[in-house]
Amino acid sequence: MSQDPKVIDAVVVGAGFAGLYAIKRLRDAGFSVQAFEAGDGIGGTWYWNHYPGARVDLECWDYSYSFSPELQDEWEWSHRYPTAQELMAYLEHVADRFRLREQIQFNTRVDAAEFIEAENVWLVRTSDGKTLKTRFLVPATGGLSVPKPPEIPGIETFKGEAYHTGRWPRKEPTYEGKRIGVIGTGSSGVQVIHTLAGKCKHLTVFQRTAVFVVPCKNHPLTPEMRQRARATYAERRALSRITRFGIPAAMPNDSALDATPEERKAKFENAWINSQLLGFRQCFGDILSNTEANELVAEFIRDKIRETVKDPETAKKLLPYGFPFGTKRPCLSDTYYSVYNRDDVSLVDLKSTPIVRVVPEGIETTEGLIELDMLIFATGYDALTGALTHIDVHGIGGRKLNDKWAEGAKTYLGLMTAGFPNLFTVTGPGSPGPLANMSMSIEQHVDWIADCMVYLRAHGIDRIDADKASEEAWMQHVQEVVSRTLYDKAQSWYRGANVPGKPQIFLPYLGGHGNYRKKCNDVAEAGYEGFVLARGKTAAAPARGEASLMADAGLAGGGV
Ligand code: NA7
Repeated sequence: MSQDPKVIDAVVVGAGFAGLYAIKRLRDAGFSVQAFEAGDGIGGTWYWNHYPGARVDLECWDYSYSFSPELQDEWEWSHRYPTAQELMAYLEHVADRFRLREQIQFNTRVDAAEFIEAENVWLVRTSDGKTLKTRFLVPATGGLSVPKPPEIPGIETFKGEAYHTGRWPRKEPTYEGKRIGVIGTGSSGVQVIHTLAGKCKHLTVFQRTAVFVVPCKNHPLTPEMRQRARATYAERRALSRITRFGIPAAMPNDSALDATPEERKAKFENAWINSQLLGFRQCFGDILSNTEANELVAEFIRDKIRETVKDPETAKKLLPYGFPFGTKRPCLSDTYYSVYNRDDVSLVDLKSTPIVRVVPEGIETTEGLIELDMLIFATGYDALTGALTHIDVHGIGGRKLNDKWAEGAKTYLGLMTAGFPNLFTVTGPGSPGPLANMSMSIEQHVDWIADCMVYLRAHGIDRIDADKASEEAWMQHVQEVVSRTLYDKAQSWYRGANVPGKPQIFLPYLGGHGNYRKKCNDVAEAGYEGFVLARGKTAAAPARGEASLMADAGLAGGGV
């Protein structure tokens, strides 16, 4: 595409689910591609966070690529919910099968990128001290890739081993005979806790906020199960493309408040027994939009906790309050609550017993010193924006992305941010991202980006940028959809609440994967409505936007 052989068509950042597919798709479309990956292997988020018990919380049939029926047929998943190690093996297989490693430079971080207006290219600077020019920049950096350390004084003084779940060492540590402390009880903490309980001398859990944990009924897959799944892949994927969460799960419309207590109990018990991430949300249509309906689920799960945990004081500490069920991502585990019945597991409730500081021997709380040999920080990520804002990105007029996003990230459709032309964000803020099936969302975004680049090439267009007014309207729409749900009632990483000082704006688009996909397709079919397309340096008028965008603002129906 580029006339200048020294200018590459696309630089892809990252070699996880998104980066690999971007390399393949863009290369197949005839573009020259160079990818950079900070790690020394394939896998992205799964490469970094392969802590004990790390597993995906969607079923393997959904959390996998759909672009190649041959790949679907040949890959043998071992479990309903694959481990990080199995997902890495899968992604390595994908890289080898489609010869993607040729395009990847490992152990190399993209440190900076500057848009050179006179040439319509990005000048990219990498950690090996080199620079290169690219027409398009495609950060496929993932929403959960920059670990957030805990803000606890004295961490650097700890003399034992210390690890963050998001940067797990390649050489697996040993756990036997050790006193281990885990800080954080989100999805990562829960998985670490149920895996290490019983495998170390003593496990102490430091819990700031109790979470809702539902069973996942993970199990090995038999050849018959795999055969059945293969036979239905086509329909499963087709349905996933039009549903709210990007998985083949129908969402009902009826209210929990209209059902009898017996009907509700039957549905909730069924959701508990046949559990998966969306089980409870599939019981009734208003679980995520009506406080009273939501509280019925919350109390049902609290009862399960009271039944499971023998010590009433410990059970009480584990009861989640203060945010509606589902508005922080529920965790999946079949054994999480029962581990607290073990003598070698103890729970410190940080609300009543805060940490004072970390000391060389362990953690000092307001009730005294807890001696530890290993500290595990399961304290989450600078999610959704962190990976991009850690790159020094300068757009038109030298404007820094960090400055533009100082009050909160803004994008048009989660695909581009105005003033940063030819930079496509894969599953960026403002797209459904983590609130839909990520692998499905990634494919949808990469396909859209590749098709857009093909369109630009065919029409001799050098530059595409988001129209500012369209971006404003889209972000308003994102907020308007959230306001129809209970999601904004939680201090979650979806709105940056877990990172001190980060602007608090709900970033994932809740209008539903299917609706969103349709919106993106409609925009493309209308000649990239709401984007500004230009030849040379001369910007044409926006391909149109605001009026129809605002009219479209109702497209989401009920939020999720
Ligand atoms: P999460 O879900 O952000 O969980 C982080 C946990 O760490 C959560 O319990 C936090 O409590 C806790 N935390 C964070 N900072 C501190 C400090 N300073 N002290 C004590 N506790 C702290 O991250 P995960 O890695 O578990 O999961 C991320 C996503 O990966 C997940 O949603 C799935 O999509 C997969 P808080 O709730 O903030 O009070």
